Amino acid sequence: MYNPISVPESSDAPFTDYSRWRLLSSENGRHTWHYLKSDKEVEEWPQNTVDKFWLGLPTDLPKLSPAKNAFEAAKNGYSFYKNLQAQDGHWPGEYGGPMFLLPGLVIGSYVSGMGFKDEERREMIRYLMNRAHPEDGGWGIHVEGHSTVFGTALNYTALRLLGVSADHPVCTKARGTLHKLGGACAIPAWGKFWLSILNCFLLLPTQLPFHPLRWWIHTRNVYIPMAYLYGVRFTAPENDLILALREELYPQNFYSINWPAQRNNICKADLYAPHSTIFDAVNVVLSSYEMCSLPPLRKVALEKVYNLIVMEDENTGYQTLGPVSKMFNLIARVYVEGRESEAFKLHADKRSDFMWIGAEGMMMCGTNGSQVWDLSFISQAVVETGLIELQENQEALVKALEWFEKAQILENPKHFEKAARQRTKGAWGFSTKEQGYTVSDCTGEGLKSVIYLQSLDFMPKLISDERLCWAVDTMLSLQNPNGGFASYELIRGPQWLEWLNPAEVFGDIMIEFCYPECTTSVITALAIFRKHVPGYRTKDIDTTIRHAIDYLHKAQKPEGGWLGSWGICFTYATMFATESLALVGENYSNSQSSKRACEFLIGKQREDGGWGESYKSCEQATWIEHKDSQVVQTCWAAMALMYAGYPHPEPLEKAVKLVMDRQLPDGSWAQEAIEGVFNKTCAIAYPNFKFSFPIWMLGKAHKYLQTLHEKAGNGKI
Ligand code: LAN
Repeated sequence: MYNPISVPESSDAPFTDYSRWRLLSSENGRHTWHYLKSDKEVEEWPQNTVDKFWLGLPTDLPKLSPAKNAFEAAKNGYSFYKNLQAQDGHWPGEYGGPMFLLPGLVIGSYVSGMGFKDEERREMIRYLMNRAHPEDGGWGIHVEGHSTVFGTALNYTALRLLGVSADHPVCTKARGTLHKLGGACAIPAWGKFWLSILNCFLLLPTQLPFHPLRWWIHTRNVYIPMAYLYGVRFTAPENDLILALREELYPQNFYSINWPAQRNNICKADLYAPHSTIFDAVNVVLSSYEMCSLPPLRKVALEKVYNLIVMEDENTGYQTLGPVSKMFNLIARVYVEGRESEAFKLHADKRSDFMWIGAEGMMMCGTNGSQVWDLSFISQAVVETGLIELQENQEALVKALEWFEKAQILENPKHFEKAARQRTKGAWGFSTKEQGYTVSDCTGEGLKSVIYLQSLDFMPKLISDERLCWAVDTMLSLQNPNGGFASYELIRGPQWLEWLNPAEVFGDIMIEFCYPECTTSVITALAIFRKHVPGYRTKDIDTTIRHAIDYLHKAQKPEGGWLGSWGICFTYATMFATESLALVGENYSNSQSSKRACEFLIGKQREDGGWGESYKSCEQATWIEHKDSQVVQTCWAAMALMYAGYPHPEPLEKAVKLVMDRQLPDGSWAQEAIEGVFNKTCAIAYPNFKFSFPIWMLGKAHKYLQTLHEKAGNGKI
């Protein structure tokens, strides 16, 4: 369907004219990239620093006077970072990392008949070329991972669908690696599904919606449209390209493959969560049922499932919860309603919210942005460090508050109980109001930021106390019986559902779990709210906090740290947990828990003063050193020590020195290793963290160290 495209052999050559790309921040906090074709448009809409920075072009921002202390370094950092704020008040950012999302975008669009602009195709190709493993030419599950069948077969397919010829050197090399890994037969279940959709894999997995409403929301929202597409046996019509892919993806003859035997054939390089025996047994039962399914029952089930898909689209302004469900929902809607439908148009419009052009080319992001999340850290950092007292920093934060005001969700979803949704009234989500999902910790960080900002004399009061109370009601509705908080909803299913995890490449995905990170954001927000609006649900808040602290104590690992689930890894979660403990007065000098946390971190500090953990810590649930110390993790560890009231200045001084030494003359920091993670195995980028956390840590450390030295001078420590 897409015409063949001729692209350079190397990604060093320009694929488009980078001076023509613009990021548009429009209504509802959306951000989308546009390529200006005419010189007139270029003249009317000049490229700004935000565009240049994210495209990897020189920003030409001035060199700043070298910082003489930590506060000055924070100030320089913010002087730079201020330039990356979008017109509408938020800090946009790339949200790449996973390498299984772009193929979904491409395959889903291809089978739905949704085209791409030429420049988008070129930039996606460039991205895939840049991200191919330098040695073997394959791709992994995320940008830093080793080559797997999942990554290689899907991204190879994406390149071919985008129009690259099979004998382009990038394809030849990747195909060699794919065949060495055993070929696409051994691809994990989600890959089998995508290839089946494309009619390049004859066996579809047999997962049916089995208590789906109890599953973790991302898993459920992926399997709902998958179940539909399987139920209707959706496959794309054969064409020459698809026939060619059948030859290229498999080392053996495609037509001689025993498809049922491939169900449990997963390449070792891909496998993280092997099927349980129970899962395999369920699969056998379900596939027998598939041979004699009852048509009337199937019809009712399909109608029910389709209705869930439509409700999800409508609840989220066609953003949907995430990038995988986005493309599956699109295919299902097009299958039923056709290419001329309103659903097709709305899906096409919102598809661009996930497409981001970065220095390496165009990618499919993990969500439609990380707007609330990034904005809340920098807002709190600027207030807490005192940078807000400088007049030149105030206007940017007025805009930030205006953005938060527009981003708060004021109602429950249009389809609420019927779509099995958690309440949303008063919440903040991770990205935009339109996407419309409550996230426990985003509501917490959003609420804290608003309270901090609105407490400043010069700030307009844009959000009423009543609206803050709605946020509190939502957070209070999210505490689980063990005291902890999960991500989007209460835990709905039993832990043994994990035995039915069909995905092979991810861990802990079947139900919600409690997380130290989410728990902390909620209870610190509640504590700050309690001071700000005394008298509102005081008893509920007290009990919630106490109970959450019990959960945190239990979640502490024997070594003293907490295991992170959304950032890498122990440094991240330990920063959150020590903040919670500080809230109830637990610190190094009076709490065993806090002291153990500090000793754990001190034990991991390197000679150079930094901390560095690999994403593998999250996979293996044990500390694994990164080869280099990392600025962002050093900041998390240093912040943890400060929350815990660590009394000795030297480790902090060394951390501050490392972060200052790595600051560039314009006040920025270079990108280092990837910062985030999800579902145990997949790393995801938070490139804005390299600004918000150093600024925050340096400003905080400046005050903290001053106090320590004063106390020492007074003989108090
Ligand atoms: C995110 C990103 C943000 C993250 C935090 C707010 C940091 C976290 O504290 C709670 C969980 C949450 C909201 C989260 C959940 C899983 C997401 C949405 C992601 C890591 C971004 C991408 C990921 C999503 C599941 C990717 C699509 C892949 C599937 C396996 C469906």
